[in-house]
Amino acid sequence: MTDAELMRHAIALAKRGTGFVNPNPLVGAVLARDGQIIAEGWHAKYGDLHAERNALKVCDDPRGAVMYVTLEPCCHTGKQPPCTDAILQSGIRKVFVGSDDPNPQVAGKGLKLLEDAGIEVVRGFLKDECDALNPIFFHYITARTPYVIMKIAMTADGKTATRAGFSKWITGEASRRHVHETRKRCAAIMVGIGTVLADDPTLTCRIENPSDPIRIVCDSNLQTPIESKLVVTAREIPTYIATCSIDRRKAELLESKGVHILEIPPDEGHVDLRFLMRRLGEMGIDSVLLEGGAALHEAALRAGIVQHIQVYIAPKMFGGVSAKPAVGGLGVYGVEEAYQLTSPEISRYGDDILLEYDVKEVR
Ligand code: AOF
Ligand code: ZN
Repeated sequence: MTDAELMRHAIALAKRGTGFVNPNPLVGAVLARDGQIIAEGWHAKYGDLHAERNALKVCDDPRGAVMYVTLEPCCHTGKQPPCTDAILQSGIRKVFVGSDDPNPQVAGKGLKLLEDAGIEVVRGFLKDECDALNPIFFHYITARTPYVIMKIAMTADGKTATRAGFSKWITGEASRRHVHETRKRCAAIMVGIGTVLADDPTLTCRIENPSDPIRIVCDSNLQTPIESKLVVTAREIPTYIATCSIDRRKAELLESKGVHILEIPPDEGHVDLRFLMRRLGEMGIDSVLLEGGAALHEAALRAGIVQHIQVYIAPKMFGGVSAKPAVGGLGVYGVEEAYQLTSPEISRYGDDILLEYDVKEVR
């Protein structure tokens, strides 16, 4: 196998950790001799062994071998000891590294340590492909707020429901399956109270080997119904209501059902989303999938908390001025005030199109 093939194998291994390592990165490692794989490992669970040590653990004789690892090996002690120690002790001769680790405790020091010890290090090998594994980690480790993905499923004319409010289903099965894969990647799903009242969603991850994100409702006035599916299942899947209401009686009623209340100060009468993101960051939540509704989407864009947007477009049109648009609120006034999106990507799921963008940061 070529060096690129071996690194791509490490990338595939890294993905096996999806949904189970947050807020850590996805990392894969391959050990090879003469282009043949002799051991492999990946970071499988938060707090457990790192990819490099998992690969070394199953390797009989790593001396003189080459390692392909998707992320710069760590050189600090966190929940696990430094991977650089394990690499040095193993007698590995050469390491191909994909991404740099922006964790301030590592950030170049891991690579330097290996080089200083006389190991041949190839930096930035298939960097873009390795970087694509960890947009969440790269954002969270430096910003300390979650990476927010806004997900929209709409018709070709930008509607998310008919004029009568019907929305099941707009996109096809392949798209909806992909949404569940994104749910698995994220530590939390967040919706607005309007979506809870209209759809009574469960917000679970329904694919094989699932990992359920925690659920967050932005509910400024504490209107979440006690009999809603989210509340009824709150003891099974952690459920948070972010509110600026001071109705302690309602709050206690929800708490008695297992719901956690997050008291968040208001911003123009609604939950201050920037404050909420800082709070979630402190709780170790590295990613949030924002799944509606239109009002919350607009507020999130306005608050500048969104990093990435996914728009699924179904080959249908609903029409109607009163039919819900994907993004509501007041909206911008002048064209120059538009929220700017970058790095457009297109893919297809069945007959639907998925558009993805990063949101340009404004300061
Ligand atoms: C690696 N290989 O597989 C991972 C790394 O608390 P700990 O000990 O698990 O450390 C977490 C940090 O280690 C994390 O923030 C990131 O910088 C790095 N993750 N490093 O060499 C791995 N998962
Ligand atoms: Zn490590």
